[in-house]
Amino acid sequence: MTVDSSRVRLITGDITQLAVDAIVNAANRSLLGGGGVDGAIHRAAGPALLAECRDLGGCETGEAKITRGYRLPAPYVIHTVGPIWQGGGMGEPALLAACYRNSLQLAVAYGVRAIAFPAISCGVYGYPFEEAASIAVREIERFLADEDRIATVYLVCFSEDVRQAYAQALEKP
Ligand code: AR6
Repeated sequence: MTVDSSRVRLITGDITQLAVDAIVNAANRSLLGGGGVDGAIHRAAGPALLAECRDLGGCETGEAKITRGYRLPAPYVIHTVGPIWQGGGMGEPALLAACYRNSLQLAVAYGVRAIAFPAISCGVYGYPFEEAASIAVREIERFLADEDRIATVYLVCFSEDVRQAYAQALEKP
């Protein structure tokens, strides 16, 4: 199983500015907005995003739901709910892995070819960067190995620590 490394790319910056087909939101179970990347996405997309989210009835941890992007350059937002880090013994790794898989599956269903992920759970939810990065990279590479309809996955780093954790995870064989 090898994935052309150019299909998984690290970029530093604000995910709301990216003109990809879909950006992923690290949301909470209400899907009604919050701080961090969620707040930034809602601010940039405008109030119509919240209106569409109200009709979704929330989202379970590890699951994903899709909306339009409204004022964002990206036509779609995939909202997923990462686990809150509680020490690692509460199913957090499997739930975080499910966020990546379910988001990618939804992307394929909507014809998304370029998708950008923030570091799900690595902010307010407290997931250790290195562990989260290795799960993200593993799940994305596994998915891409069997699915060529997704051309490029961008891993968006908002801090140097997160960037280093991803770089390390991408180097591992
Ligand atoms: N672009 C890219 N990455 C960002 C941006 C941005 N504009 N802003 C923050 N990040 P967090 P979580 C990074 O806290 O840990 C919200 O209140 C940030 O530096 O946004 O999954 C939700 O409503 C970090 O690396 O998400 C939930 O209640 C990563 O995005 C809760 O936070 C994720 O940090 C979810 O917590």
